[in-house]
Amino acid sequence: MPTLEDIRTRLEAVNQAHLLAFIDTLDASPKEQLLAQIEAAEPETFPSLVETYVKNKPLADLPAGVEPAPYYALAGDWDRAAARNAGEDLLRAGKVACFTVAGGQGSRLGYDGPKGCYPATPLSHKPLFQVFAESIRKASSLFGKPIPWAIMPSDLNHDATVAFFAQHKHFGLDPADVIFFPQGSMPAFDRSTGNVLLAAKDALALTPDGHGGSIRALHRSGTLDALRARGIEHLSYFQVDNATVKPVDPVFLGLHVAAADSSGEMSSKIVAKTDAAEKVGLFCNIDGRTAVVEYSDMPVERQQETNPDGSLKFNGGSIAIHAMSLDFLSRVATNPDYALPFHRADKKVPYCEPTSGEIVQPAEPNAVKLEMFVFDALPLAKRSIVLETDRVEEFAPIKNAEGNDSPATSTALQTERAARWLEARGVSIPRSSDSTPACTIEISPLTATDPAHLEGIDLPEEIEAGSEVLL
Ligand code: UD2
Repeated sequence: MPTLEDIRTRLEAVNQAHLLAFIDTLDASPKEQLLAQIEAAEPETFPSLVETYVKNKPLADLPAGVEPAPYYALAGDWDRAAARNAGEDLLRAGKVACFTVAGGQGSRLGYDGPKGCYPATPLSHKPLFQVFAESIRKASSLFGKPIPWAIMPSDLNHDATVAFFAQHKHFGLDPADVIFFPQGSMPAFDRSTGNVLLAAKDALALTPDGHGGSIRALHRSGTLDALRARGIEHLSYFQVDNATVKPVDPVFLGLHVAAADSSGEMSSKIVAKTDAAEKVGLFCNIDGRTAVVEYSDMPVERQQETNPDGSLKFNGGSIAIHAMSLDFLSRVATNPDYALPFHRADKKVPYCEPTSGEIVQPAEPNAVKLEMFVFDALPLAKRSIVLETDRVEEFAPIKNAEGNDSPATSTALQTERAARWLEARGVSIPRSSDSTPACTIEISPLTATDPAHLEGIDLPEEIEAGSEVLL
């Protein structure tokens, strides 16, 4: 632990000595806490962060040569069976772990708790974490190997997340296979001066460092080493908000490791966008590298460009699902040449005024928050493949309280997917005039995570309109 004098000298060198304004008034323990926070925030990095992101705002100008990224199309002529075999081999060899980023605050949903605890399924109202846990259990029993699951909450929801799993006996998973590790944080900077803000006399104003922070957090927490020691070579990455994600997808994992044009370092899934204005990241090819351009960074006119047949040119929408090798993640986490950039967000951050000690609640955005995005690692991979998938099969996110990507749209998609799976097995499904199912269906991941798993299961011949069916 560095001494007060050491920290003071280092802060003075970067013009941030105001962080010690109250140090002489603090008791031993808060004093230590503050010094530890300052040390962890790496004061030596402040000047370049302020110069790059606070005094200036990096331009999100697209290079002239940006094109849509090529992808393995849903109905494309490629060897799906070979990919599935390669993925199944990987799973039978026990080389895959799942990884969920769960550090977000879920403020748009207005839910007071970790988003993974949100009741997501149409009938039994299983929380998102349970849905993922049961899918992982199913895959683990199919392939005969434990599939460890790393989960990254942030300081804001870590304890509540861990307690939720304990309370629910880890949803039937072996607790040794569920690894929690905390997300890192970044200091918030005063927007006009570049001074790091104090949240209190004894604390920095810290905010989660974005899902891209997961890569350094995997490394710093020792999780990469722990997984490697268990023989894991690849992670299946997904967000906490997607109720129909396939946490373990042999076809995707197989393409990632075995496709001739894949480096096996980092791969992604897309869905076709609903329309030009859909708010998803766009898969692009920039100077021969795969990259995601966030919708807010892509000019509207470019998002509206069409192909000669009228289809959208930039049609590949990110559903934030990736496969990543541990070797690649280690390289990104430790090699400064592979450091991810930050994205700036101007926010209202309450702060402790360093002369008076008063807590100020700003009425306007006063601070710069810095976040990393995991997809910024894609161009760092030697080559990176993209797989198109079907929205109904794999993308039913819960982000907003109402409207798009809400609990209502997610449960409707979950029922539609279940209806399709049953129809594929010959079950007659009542449908309304707009062709949506006129019933509610939920299929537990323990029953099936793929329509093929419904084979041999006693199914009704038809489902009555208005009924609720839980399988
Ligand atoms: C994300 C993508 C968007 C699109 C969409 C698909 C970004 C910037 N945008 O939008 O392009 O693909 O997803 O669903 O990613 N999280 C953390 N720590 C943090 C911040 C977020 O763990 O500091 C997690 C969060 O818990 C969630 C995920 O990252 O699982 C996505 O976060 P979001 O809600 O900020 O991203 P969103 O929905 O705006």
